[in-house]
Amino acid sequence: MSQSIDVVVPDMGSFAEVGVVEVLVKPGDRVELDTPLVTLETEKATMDVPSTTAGIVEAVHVVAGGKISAGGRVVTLRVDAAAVVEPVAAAAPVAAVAAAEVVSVGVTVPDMGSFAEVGVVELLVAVGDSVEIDTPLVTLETEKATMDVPSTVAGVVEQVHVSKGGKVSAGGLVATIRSTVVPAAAPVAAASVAVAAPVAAAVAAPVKAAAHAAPAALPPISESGFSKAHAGPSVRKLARELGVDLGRVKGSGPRSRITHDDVKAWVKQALAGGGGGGGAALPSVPQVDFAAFGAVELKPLNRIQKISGPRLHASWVNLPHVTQFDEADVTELEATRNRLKDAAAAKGVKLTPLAFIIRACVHALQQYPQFNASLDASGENIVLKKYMHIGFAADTPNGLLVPVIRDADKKDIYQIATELAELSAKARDGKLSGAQMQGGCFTVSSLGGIGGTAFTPIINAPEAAILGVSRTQTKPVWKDGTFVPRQMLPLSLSYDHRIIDGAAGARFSTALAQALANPSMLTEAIP
Ligand code: CAO
Repeated sequence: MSQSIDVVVPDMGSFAEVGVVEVLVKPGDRVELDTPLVTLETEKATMDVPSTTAGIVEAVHVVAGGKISAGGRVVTLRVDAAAVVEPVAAAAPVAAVAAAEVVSVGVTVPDMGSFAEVGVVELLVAVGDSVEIDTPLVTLETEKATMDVPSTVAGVVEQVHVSKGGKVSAGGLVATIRSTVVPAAAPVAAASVAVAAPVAAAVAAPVKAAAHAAPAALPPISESGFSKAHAGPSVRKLARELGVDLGRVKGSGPRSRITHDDVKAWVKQALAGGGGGGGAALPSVPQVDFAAFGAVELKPLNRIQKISGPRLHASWVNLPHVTQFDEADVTELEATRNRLKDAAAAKGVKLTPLAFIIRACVHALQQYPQFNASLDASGENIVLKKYMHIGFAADTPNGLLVPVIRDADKKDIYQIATELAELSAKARDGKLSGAQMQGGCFTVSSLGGIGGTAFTPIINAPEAAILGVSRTQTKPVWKDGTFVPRQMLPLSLSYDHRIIDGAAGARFSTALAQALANPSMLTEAIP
């Protein structure tokens, strides 16, 4: 025997009416318990209304673009009587879905199939951190795969219940999030609740994606873009399953909201090499079972690598790089630096070559403003910057960071050297703020303290150029009819060929070399 059950819109707190942004099912569809039926949107949150039972959709009572109030019917389901354990209670979890109040939500470890326990390899958040829906909280590792457990709600981390190196089991509490935003499909009957089911739903996808690997032709998911994308939980789940980076998908829904169809269309276009995926048509690297050739160890990328990797990749595939090599005669500069460095050290300033190099970059950027520029979003205009914030690559135990020296053109070598030391120390200690890494116009990557003769630095897009510096070497240089020993600094200037042509590249590196050969240009006081 079967019977019909209505799934209704829950009490939505202060919202009398909410918009229906997407209808996810149609009559005849088979749904399971928790299958999202429609996506609703208030000014504060988007939420999916999940099915309260398994069954067949008999009728859909809402349309995309329409409005609906609490108690309004969403769909009617035809269900087996045996499957309806408590028909009246069926509306309860739904009713709780949209309760917009401050709640503490526990995020738990999902069912992990055959694994009773898994290791915690990385904590990605700390108490006090703000998180969005889908912000990864911890990275877990089984023998077969690594997976992030994402937050199911937006809010602030109240407590982290696991520690790096520890073990967790399915159902174990990962973190408690203090949320003012409605948790999707999360029962909020009590002030503090664990939401195993939605987490399981959210996590099942990344596990699958990790185990089977996202389609090789799709670009990797950038977590920061993914978490900021304007999309509901079920769209996020679909995107995870398909390995789609939501940050790259253009939304066709209200206020550019990303719909299921947008995700599917993006995948089709990407796989067809249509360009929608930006680099999606790149040939893939062969998958190799390394363990077949000997012992291996799986080490997940750390957080900085996960962020910087996709950015470097995006720059490499999107910007036509040209690298101009040159050498600067820094014999006089080194003599000057050696003369000044002890007095500077007495004042607590370490006068390394990099401070002079940044000053020389200021001179060259002033002469060639197209190097202090970016293409705008349309790709049709060059944005010339009237400020000069210079970034420098810092090698830290956790990976590459690029702190930025603001208004480098208004600072002398002592101020630049002081900031270099302060920002490098902060970078190494993991204490750089986001603002200290933003707004850069041009980057210097100095490997001079380590070694090498030249390299091809990747532009810190959307900047137009980056200067790579290698180790100074004493070389025989032909001068006035004889070879003389000179200290030569190797320069590797990569630039975006869409903005800068080859002649300008050579002129810029020549100007740079001239400034470095004339220390009086670099040691002048800045008014
Ligand atoms: N030639 C020869 N020696 C050099 C040099 C050069 N071009 N540049 C620096 N040195 C020397 C310095 O004088 C210093 O020597 P002393 O200790 O004897 O005085 C030593 O190398 C180390 O310098 P430093 O590293 O303390 O200071 P710095 O200002 O040169 O660099 C920083 C600071 C943060 C840029 C550097 O520590 C760093 O992290 N470099 C790596 C950047 C990087 O990873 N780039 C690659 C990015 S792309 O993956």
